[in-house]
Amino acid sequence: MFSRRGFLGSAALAGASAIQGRVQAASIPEAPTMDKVVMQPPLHPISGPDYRPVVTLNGWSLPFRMNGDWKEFHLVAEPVVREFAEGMKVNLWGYNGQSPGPTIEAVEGDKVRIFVTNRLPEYTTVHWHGMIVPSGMDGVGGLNQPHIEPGRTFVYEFEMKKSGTFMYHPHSDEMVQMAMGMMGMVVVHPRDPNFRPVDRDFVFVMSTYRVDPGTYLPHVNEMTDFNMWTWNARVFPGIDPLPVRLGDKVRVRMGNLSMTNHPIHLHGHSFAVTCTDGGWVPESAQYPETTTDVPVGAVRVLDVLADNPGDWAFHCHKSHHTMNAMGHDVRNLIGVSRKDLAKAVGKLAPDGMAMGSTGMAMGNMEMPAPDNTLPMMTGTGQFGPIEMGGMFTVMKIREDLARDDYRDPGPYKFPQGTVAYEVAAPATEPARHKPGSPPMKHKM
Ligand SMILES: [Cu+2]
Repeated sequence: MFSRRGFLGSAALAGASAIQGRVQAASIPEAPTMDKVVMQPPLHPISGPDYRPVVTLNGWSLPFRMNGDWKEFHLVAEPVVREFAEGMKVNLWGYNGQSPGPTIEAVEGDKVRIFVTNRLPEYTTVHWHGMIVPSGMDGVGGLNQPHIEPGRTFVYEFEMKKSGTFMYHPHSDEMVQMAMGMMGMVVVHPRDPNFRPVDRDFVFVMSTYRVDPGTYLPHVNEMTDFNMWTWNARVFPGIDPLPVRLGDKVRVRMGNLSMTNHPIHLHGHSFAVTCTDGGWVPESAQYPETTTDVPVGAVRVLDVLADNPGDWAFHCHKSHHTMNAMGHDVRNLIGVSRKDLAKAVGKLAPDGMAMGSTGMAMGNMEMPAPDNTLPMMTGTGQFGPIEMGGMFTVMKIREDLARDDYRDPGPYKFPQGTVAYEVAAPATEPARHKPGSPPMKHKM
């Protein structure tokens, strides 16, 4: 869970003098940190208006303290190690022990004071994407404020003017710092708890990395050729499932701080986009969807009534974004006999692997991999290999979940006779209708 740590080293104290006396160093709140990579329980409000807190996939919400009528948070920008999935750890930059940073939750009308301490080797800032803040709090280094030098602490103070879903990220050496994983989400709950309430509320941010197999550091100059497609810096099978009680109204808030768009698709349901980083979509402007594109630098929030029990895939529909790093460079050999090829390749590269002549299904294939990478297609379900990676997880809709229970309920128990099944058929070519011959007769 949370571990508290004193951060008030001499460097931080020196940095605190940059606050122009409005806040004294002694009154800087503790900076909680997180060492877990699984979804932490929702952080229920301890005072003020009630709201249903969000849960962050493979993440957490940042605890705050009240100081008079100010809600005070403390972010520490720092190097972190993030496990993308079991078997692969990456050196990133993030906040409070994790990348992405913790979700910041507040209520419409709240006055917030967000302390940012820089423990990176270079300067940084924080920009509050989508939020209506005074210009001097907007966080564009050089334009709105001086950059926050290493060891220094700055304070952002503003009112949460509107409810909705927003993001935070640096606006300081932005290409490098975002490519290193510096980002997080901000959820501002409506002051009126009856405004579009839901039973479950999930949030995640999408980011992409190029981390060559066997290495530990993203290529920060990469613009297009990414190989790790992540939700909250996790890839399938490392992304938390979304456990949902049958009949729940469910909200999923999705931010995109990667360098390409992601069409996100939910199986078994239709949903409506109810909110963007610009605000709430009026009901008259909503329409049913099963996939919604989340553009670069944008937030899309979907509301869905979970009325169909089962295990439902929830994923980016760009098929290359549901894959991991290793094995992308193989050639297309569909239809090519590989009898001799395999031998030839084997002589040249004993660890080499050619794409199969019937396709790429490799659920049952074992292949040697360097340390610290993940196979392109992986994961196992109750019926066999799932062959996914990257931006893929499962919404698990069950009848018997308790209200605040976000634990993985395990695989769905399909009712008898509801799973696609094989029929006994002769192993010959199926009977086919020949062009030009009389129409097929349908038996009634
Ligand atoms: Cu995608």
